[in-house]
Amino acid sequence: RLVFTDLDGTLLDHDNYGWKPAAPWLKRLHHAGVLVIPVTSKTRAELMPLRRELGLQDIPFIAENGAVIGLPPAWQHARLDRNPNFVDGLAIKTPGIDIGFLRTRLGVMRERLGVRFRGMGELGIDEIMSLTGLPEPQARLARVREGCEPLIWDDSEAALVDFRQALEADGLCLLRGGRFWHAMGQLDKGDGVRWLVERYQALRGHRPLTLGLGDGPNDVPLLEAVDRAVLIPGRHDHSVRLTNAHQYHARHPGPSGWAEGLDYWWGKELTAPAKES
Ligand code: 2M8
Ligand code: MG
Ligand code: MG
Repeated sequence: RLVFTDLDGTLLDHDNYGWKPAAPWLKRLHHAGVLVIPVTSKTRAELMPLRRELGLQDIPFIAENGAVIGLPPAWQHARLDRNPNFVDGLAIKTPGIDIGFLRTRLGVMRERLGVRFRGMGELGIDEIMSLTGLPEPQARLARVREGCEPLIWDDSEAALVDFRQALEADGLCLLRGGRFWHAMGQLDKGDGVRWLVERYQALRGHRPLTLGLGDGPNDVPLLEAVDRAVLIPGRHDHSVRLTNAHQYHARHPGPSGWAEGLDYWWGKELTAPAKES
């Protein structure tokens, strides 16, 4: 079994980024040998300390909405990983478009269409802190981007439609995150999930049973790529609709809804570890 989870607004609280209500289930999944794979808009740099704090350090991750995938040694494969890029023992895959090229294209399109937006690379640390509520060190790590640029849209809805079309004609795409829009190459969280499921199958010889959790429009492809979906109520008003056969809509937001979704799908199947005396 594998769990694929969004972080902000899902495993982590939208406002204070805590996960206390989910801690007992994280322990229970660890105990049962179920891997919890983060699938997030966050950067690889943000994920390094976070994975440690969450106890997910030997587990693969999908960062920047699928633009960056990290594989620990147990998930690497000599034949499948040709020309791997290793950082800290992790094989790093970057299936999308390089951030430098992406930012250049975004600048060109802004000029051409005469639209107004600000990319995260153009925001000061103070602005990122006040927009996200992240403390300074984390806000700095959010700026270390590799293949996906969060944007603040400062123009009309109509201009956004034109901008999106222009991006798509240029081989890019625009996704709706929690607070930001995200521009990147044409891929999404669902591509990352399917890629990791295939890798699991190649290594283990069988398909895993998968459960996914998410709260935002950019999580729909993730939720539609798994066997059991948990939709967490979002703090944003973007409507989210799923076509999954097996979907559960949590009543609580963030980590409480996360635990609720696990109770719903696997509460009876996965036993809780014995209480420590
Ligand atoms: C951004 O991502 C969130 C998640 O959906 C958003 O769009 O609101 C990213 O910049 C990410 O790197 C950062 O950690 C997060 C903080 O809220 O915001
Ligand atoms: Mg989210
Ligand atoms: Mg996210």
